[in-house]
Amino acid sequence: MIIDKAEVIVTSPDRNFVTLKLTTNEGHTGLGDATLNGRELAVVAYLQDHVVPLLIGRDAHRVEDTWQFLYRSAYWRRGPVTMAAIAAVDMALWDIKAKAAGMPLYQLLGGASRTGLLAYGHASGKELPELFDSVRAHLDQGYRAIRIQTGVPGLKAIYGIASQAADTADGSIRYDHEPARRGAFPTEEDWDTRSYMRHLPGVFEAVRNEFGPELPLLHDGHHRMTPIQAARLGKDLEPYDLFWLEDCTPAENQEALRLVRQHTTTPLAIGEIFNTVWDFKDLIRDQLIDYVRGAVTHMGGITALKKTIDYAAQYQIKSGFHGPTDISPVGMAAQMHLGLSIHNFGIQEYMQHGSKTDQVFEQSFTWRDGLLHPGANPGLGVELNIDEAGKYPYEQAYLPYNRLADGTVHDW
Ligand code: GCO
Ligand code: MG
Repeated sequence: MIIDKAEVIVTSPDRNFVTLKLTTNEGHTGLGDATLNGRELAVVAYLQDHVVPLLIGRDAHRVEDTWQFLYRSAYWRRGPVTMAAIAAVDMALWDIKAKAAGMPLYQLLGGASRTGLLAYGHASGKELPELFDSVRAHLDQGYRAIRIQTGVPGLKAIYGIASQAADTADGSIRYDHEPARRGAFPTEEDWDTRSYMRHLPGVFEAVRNEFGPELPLLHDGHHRMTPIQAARLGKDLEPYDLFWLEDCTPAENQEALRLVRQHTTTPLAIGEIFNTVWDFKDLIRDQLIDYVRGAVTHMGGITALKKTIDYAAQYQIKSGFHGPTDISPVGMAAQMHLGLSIHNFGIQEYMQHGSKTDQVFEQSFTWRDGLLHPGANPGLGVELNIDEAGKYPYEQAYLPYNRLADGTVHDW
């Protein structure tokens, strides 16, 4: 089974997506997600100029060998652009292999370890009433775990807050947390860690009072605190029994988590911007985190994320794969197959794509009673409708950035 065609498809239904499509001489096709929010075209160039020419003529069955070849022969290792490109090839090859075997991919990864994947949705509101409505709307949609993000008094624009009303005119689901804005320059948001830390515990207290002790609640700190601030927030949130506190520090400095860990029993999740097992190694080995937030799309594909999560299993650390809308339906499907098969599955982030995206990417997954399942179609279970994709050309979009009150740029 030889790869004889490799195409890079850029499409922007609701938002930008980069997809690699491989075709073999036997007519099997495979899809891989290479979307890197705000830096999409860098991955397109990496794939088109440096990877596609190397793929033509290769044995499509050699998934591991192709991964090692692309990783090691580049010499320049790691980094989001390189690893998103390798991820796309890896996913597409697994898709092809599973289609050739006539099985949904999870069967090749060891078979199902559970009936479905617990998924969390994203409730948000500037003020409590709006936040409560959003929690209720998510409960109505069947979510059994919910992330809570809230406005902070004195701050105008803040990460994770829905910017529009819940339903769009055409009935499609909107991307209410999609932070990347179309346009030629990133938008500016404001930030004040002390105000945020003063405000957040009261919000969780109110949510617990309203919705009771059972509902698993999550929160994303989005890399903004120093280690000692994060330690303090983790302690302050302990009474509200969070499922996890995510990205409490930037964590390029892995020692930061050691300090946080010494002070709080609030479970910690990190890694949506990590690219390889090396970013996780110390955090896993020293048991400084509880959940691995890597995404197949940014961690070099199924091959690499499986190795990372299997390593984490030895330390009772579970998966919490990154699943915002900037992970395409192809990337989401790949991590659903992985999540279904591993033993140490924790939770899957699930934001829901818009209706245009769902027309471009025809998907087999199901979402029932708060559980995701990748479906029974052979391969990943996603096909790309090229005519639909062609309707939506790339549009420049950037993630925002933060400034403090005195004008200093801060982690976003
Ligand atoms: C999450 C993430 C996202 C990121 C986004 C950036 O937990 O889902 O933090 O909201 O901000 O993926 O592209
Ligand atoms: Mg996050």
